[in-house]
Amino acid sequence: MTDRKALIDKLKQGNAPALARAITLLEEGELDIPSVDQYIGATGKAVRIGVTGPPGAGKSSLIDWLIKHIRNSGEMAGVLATDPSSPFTGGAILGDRIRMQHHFLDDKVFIRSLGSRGAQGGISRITRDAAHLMQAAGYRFIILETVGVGQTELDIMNIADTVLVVLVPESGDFIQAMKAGLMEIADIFVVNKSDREGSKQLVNALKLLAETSQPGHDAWEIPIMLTNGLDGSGTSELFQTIQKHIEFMESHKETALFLRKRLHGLKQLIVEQLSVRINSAVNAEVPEHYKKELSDPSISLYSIFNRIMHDRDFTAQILK
Ligand SMILES: Nc1nc2c(ncn2[C@@H]2O[C@H](COP(=O)(O)OP(=O)(O)OP(=O)(O)O)[C@@H](O)[C@H]2O)c(=O)[nH]1
Ligand SMILES: [Mg+2]
Repeated sequence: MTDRKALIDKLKQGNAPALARAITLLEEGELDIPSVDQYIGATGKAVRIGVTGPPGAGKSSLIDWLIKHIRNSGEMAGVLATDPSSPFTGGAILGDRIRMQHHFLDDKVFIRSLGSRGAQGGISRITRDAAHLMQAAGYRFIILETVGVGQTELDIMNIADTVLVVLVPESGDFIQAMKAGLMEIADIFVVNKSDREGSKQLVNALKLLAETSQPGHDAWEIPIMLTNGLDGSGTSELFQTIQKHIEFMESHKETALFLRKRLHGLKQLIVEQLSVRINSAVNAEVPEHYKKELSDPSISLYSIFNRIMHDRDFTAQILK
């Protein structure tokens, strides 16, 4: 475990190769954050910005601009890009590198594409844990990019404090498929490709959608921003709006929205960690101890299950 401690100490000093190595260990299922939490200790504050939307909407291009604004504000920026459809390598990853190459030589910018090489809990867990390590390494802004709207992407967006849903005039099908789900995950709508025909109409349509389906009173009203990922227009306003959302969340810590995000994360952590322990308890306790019952077909699996649930050795393994 001392090598883990050394690695985390290095990473906490902002050492990028140590951070990269630790993230690789996460991907390989070789690093478990709860068990090294005491080495990580208190981390500085960080904001997780989720960026999602249909393929090719301009997410990476916008992130490139956001990095520029973050760096101008004097903070370090980190990006974690996930494309579950191509977990190891793939077009999107190469594309992301090219799109964000403006920051290639800036050692205060850390860009990483994530894949899952069999770690339990999959890519959303790796993303969450990698973001935590980046936070420990001093990154104040951590951007999470995902493509599409599957359960994995939603899980990743649930990790984020501020979620941008990037849409373009051609996103009709995407909006249809998401409907209420869009309102649920979005904190800010971004209509990108403002140079394209139909972008203003999309802004108006989204305004209508936001007005008719929002709860009102002191809830956050979803802003709709118009941007251009090629020349950057609208992106500094977008960065200001992100900062407004962060301030809103910080001043409404007791409201349902803030607590819902935190509670979601905590529930996920409990379920995920317990299922790892249950798995190892099942493997350690069940085969030997219940061999006799299992080989007797007249004993139902339900009755064996009920006995296991009252087996102190078994439950002790899970809770130890
Ligand atoms: N016309 C126009 N093209 C844009 C704009 N923003 C980005 N693009 C182009 O759209 C294409 C896709 O941009 P990306 O930034 O890679 O989009 P993405 O959403 O990250 O794509 P995936 O990660 O593959 O889903 C690229 O060719 C960009 O140059 C824009 O505002 N206007
Ligand atoms: Mg991209």
